[in-house]
Amino acid sequence: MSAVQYHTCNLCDAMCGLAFTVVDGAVTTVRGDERDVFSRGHLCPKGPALRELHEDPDRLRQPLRRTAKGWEPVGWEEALEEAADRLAAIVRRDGPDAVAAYGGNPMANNHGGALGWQALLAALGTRNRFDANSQDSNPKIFAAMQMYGDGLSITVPDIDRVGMLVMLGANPAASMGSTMALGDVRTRLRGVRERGGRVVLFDPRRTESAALCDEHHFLRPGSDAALLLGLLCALFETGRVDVTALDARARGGAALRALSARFPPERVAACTGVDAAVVRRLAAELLSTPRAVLYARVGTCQNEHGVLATWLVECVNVVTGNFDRPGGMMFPRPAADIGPLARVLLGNQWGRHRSRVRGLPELAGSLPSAVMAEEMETPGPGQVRGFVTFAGNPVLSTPNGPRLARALAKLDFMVSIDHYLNPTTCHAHLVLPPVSALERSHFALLMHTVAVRNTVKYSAPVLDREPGSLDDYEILTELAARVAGRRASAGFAGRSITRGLRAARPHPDAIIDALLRLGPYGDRYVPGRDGLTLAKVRAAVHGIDLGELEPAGRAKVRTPDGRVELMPTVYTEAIPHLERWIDAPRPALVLIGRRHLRSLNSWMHNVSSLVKGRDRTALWLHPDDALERGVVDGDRVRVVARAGRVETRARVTDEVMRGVVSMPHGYGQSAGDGIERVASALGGVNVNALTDESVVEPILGDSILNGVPVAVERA
Ligand SMILES: Nc1nc2c(c(=O)[nH]1)N[C@H]1C(S)=C(S)[C@@H](COP(=O)(O)OP(=O)(O)OC[C@H]3O[C@@H](n4cnc5c(=O)[nH]c(N)nc54)[C@H](O)[C@@H]3O)O[C@H]1N2
Ligand SMILES: Nc1nc2c(c(=O)[nH]1)N[C@H]1C(S)=C(S)[C@@H](COP(=O)(O)OP(=O)(O)OC[C@H]3O[C@@H](n4cnc5c(=O)[nH]c(N)nc54)[C@H](O)[C@@H]3O)O[C@H]1N2
Ligand code: SF4
Ligand SMILES: [Mo]
Repeated sequence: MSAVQYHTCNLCDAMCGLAFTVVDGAVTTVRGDERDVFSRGHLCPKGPALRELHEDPDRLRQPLRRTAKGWEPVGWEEALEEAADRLAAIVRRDGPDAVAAYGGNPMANNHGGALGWQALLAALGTRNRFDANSQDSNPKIFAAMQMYGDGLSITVPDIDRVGMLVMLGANPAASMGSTMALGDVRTRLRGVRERGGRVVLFDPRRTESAALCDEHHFLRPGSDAALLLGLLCALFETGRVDVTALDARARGGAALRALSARFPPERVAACTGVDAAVVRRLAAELLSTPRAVLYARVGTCQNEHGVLATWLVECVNVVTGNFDRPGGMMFPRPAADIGPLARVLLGNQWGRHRSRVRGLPELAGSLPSAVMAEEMETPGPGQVRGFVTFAGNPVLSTPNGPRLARALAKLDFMVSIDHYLNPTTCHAHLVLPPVSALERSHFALLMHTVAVRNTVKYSAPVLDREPGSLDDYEILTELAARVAGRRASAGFAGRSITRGLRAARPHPDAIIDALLRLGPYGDRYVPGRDGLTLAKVRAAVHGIDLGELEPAGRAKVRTPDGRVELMPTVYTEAIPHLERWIDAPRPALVLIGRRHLRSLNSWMHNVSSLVKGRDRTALWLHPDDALERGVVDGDRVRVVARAGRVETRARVTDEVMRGVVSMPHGYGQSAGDGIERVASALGGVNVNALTDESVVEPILGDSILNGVPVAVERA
């Protein structure tokens, strides 16, 4: 029996439509779906690897328990009971905050997992919640909250209509776009240029994306905020900013102008490494080019001034008038709108509580990951003694991962919901593996909120599940029901509560159906009214096109008077810190990260077809920096930072700017138990042994992953 199953790739934001040929219950071929309304046939090498991930013999297929003699398989019922017993026991003994929970990046593309995770967090009741956002998008979420009144009012470039695109700290040619779900980056960037538009990039590395741009400028790590203040100053100094239109649209224009006037491009040039003339020319071009936007991503977020920089990017787009209008930065209108749900579950606030030891603030319910280890190590009431991880690998993804690993080894109990034993999950007492991505339905609940075009698609599972297996939603809600029952009452009463909660839980697809029907294109449950339902969406296997982005107005700018807030005090109060940094002496070498098209964070390194070829883990450094240290290409080098040191191989290249070294994250798998056999054989080291958990971004406490001072010497 051969059949073609259409699905959507869940690996990154690009939402590529894939066509799987399935013969006798096994995938034989994977190709891009040309009829997919969003991706139009595009795919990258990782998409077809979904099949290898599914077939990977190292992928766990049943729960494991750690014993003195090593890992042993255990039945689902026993595993879930034990996990619930031990988590509930810690909560009863030490209070809910004594169990911490970390949910990782793949959750963002797993609607059942994301919904189930919320259920488990609610059952645990802990305020020690962590996720990848403090390594990633917090600055963007915070800017949306502060300026537009809602953390989910995320702006994306209307890329198919922009006339000029200035990118900072993004490498879409490798990442395939982030908080800019677009699919087929190359065609879309080329499209800008073919329409006569221009693409400009600021990045400390001349990346794959630089090759797709008209201009690339080296920018010193961490200096985006300074550059942007200079750019704003230059914009206002042209005298061509439409001040009347700005005041109608936003509050604080005059104050922003006064602030930026203190940072002319000439003043910040020494710290950014960008010539003032370039900044002044770009300012003029941004105002003379119709539909000119700034787009920034993780390179701009993950540094000491990333929160300020991200705010200033939004400011520039509002000041130039390229905000919430075609060809500018716009707000998608997803068919299943999670906005109302998120406002209830996560809230639109920050700083409602703080971490116990260092006092860092929560944002939308989560604390900065940089405090995880200290919360586990520091004795006293509220000390974390239990830990749950779901789809995450914080030992490889958060600053000073080795310290976290040491803290994990001393916990009373840890349980991980994951497909693999990795350097994080190997510390768990129980590992609970869900079915593979091909064995579950897919709906890109989050990605449509950052997509450059409004579309909707639902994918049924490609393959039947193994009998007796559970998906993430089932594991998480089972655990939630059992923990909630035990917390409510011991014995029979508790078990009744568990049974009641289990019976009441909706199927995640039913939640999608409700969101679709209540959403902006939905039938709102009115019989006969022509609108979207899950059944309709499901019948359109290539997806449904809902049209280009449209101005959102007050649906997305949710401030009291509908105007954008340009000058929230939380930002302006942090300016003195930035100012001191601008004038301070620079470290000789700073570290930045590096993503590669064939790799995905920490967890695709076990797929042979993706990791073959040249070593991608080397430390890149500039020829002049190499010469000064007597390092030649291929040498073993020692990289030393405050938090730790690693040894790796050097690659000497002028693709990185002087004073900057680059290493990818997500390697160092052999620090685990070697269960991911291909990944462990790869070598590579954990770059987050160098990043520092003790120094964080000053407003939100976000991790500083780029611009970390290091020394490099021959090993
Ligand atoms: N193939 C692949 N795709 C991915 C991922 C992956 O690991 N592999 N990860 C996914 C995830 S989780 C995310 S969040 C996205 C990220 O998506 P992007 O943000 O597009 O990805 P990066 O490649 O990290 O791009 C960041 C760029 O910022 C530069 N940079 C570093 N420091 C600074 C700085 O201080 N200022 C400026 N202006 N630039 C700086 C880096 O050199 C790098 O080129 O990618 C997603 N897609
Ligand atoms: N130095 C440095 N550090 C970084 C970054 C950087 O640029 N530089 N980038 C940061 C960013 S942007 C991010 S998003 C984080 C990512 O970091 P994390 O979110 O902590 O981890 P990942 O590396 O994405 O690992 C995901 C884990 O989830 C598992 N998994 C995959 N799919 C599923 C699933 O469907 N269900 C379950 N239960 N498990 C699944 C995988 O096996 C893997 O173990 O890393 C951050 N860390
Ligand atoms: S670009 Fe992203 S969504 Fe598309 S195939 Fe590659 S990993 Fe999957
Ligand atoms: Mo990320």
